[in-house]
Amino acid sequence: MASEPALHDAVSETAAAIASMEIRGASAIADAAAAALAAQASASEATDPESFRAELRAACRTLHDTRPTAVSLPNALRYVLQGLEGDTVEALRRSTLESAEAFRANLDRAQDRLGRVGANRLRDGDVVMTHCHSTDVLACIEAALDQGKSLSAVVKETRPRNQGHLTARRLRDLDVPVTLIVDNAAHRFLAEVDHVLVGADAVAADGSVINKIGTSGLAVSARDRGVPFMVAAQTIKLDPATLEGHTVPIELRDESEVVDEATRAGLGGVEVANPAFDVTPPRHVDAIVTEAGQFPPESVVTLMRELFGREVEAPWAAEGSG
Ligand code: RUB
Repeated sequence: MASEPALHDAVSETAAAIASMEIRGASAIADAAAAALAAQASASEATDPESFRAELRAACRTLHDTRPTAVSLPNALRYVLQGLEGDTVEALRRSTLESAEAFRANLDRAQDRLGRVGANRLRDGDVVMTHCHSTDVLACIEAALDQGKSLSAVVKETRPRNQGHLTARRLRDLDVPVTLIVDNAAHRFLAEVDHVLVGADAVAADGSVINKIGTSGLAVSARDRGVPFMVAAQTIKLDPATLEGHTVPIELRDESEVVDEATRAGLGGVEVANPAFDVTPPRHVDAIVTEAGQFPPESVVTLMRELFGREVEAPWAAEGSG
């Protein structure tokens, strides 16, 4: 079997940071992956075009195998690889750098645009509830503040990793009054909330939203309380493989995130489960807000076809792997 091409440190370091969640959240993961491919291209010592391409495919595989749920990661890798053009190493290097840079610039632009769309749904004085830490959600809140609206937030802590703390700190820095709550208090606090805002790691063709574990229960509670449930998701969160009947894999993480070692020992022979994401069916979602406008979840499939066609290939597969 042929050995894997040499990878630049930036690729292995980025892959390790994504796997350990030092880099986390679907947008940040996609951005870091594109930057790592650019670093690989810059530093490549390949002497022929095929070796250069093989290196980049290997870098993609390493990055791809870090976390399975956020579809922004394969969408980023596909975007950069599809931008490769040229018959020489130099031309390929240049096109990789341009493609990675274009992807990252689009990501920023898309988030700004999405933020303005999401902000239009919010009214002055609204109380919003958040789950996890989503930069797409924060873009909506920031844009609403820029529009001169005043908002306050009820922030779910989001066990087991407490990403809610990141959201609380960011909102505090924006001078948004924050009440941090334990996840179990969500239903009670929804009585005082005008809007639930969550992000997405993937959106399926039927409009189902895959996001941090606890999102689906929150959506059921919001429906029960009559609170609108909005998903902020750039179009790189749309999963084209779901057009072809695939489902989104749900990452199962280590039990050590749920219980510490001593507690675990005391619990003895019980199973500890730690799924990182769940699936919220479209019937519990009021709107999916993207940079291309807001959509009822059931019509997101049209946007997905328009943007991705039937493009679900993995162009990073090793040569000869089929
Ligand atoms: C993060 C998470 C976020 C989405 C969207 O999970 O579920 O809601 O990734 O984030 P984790 P963004 O912390 O396990 O990565 O809007 O920033 O892309």
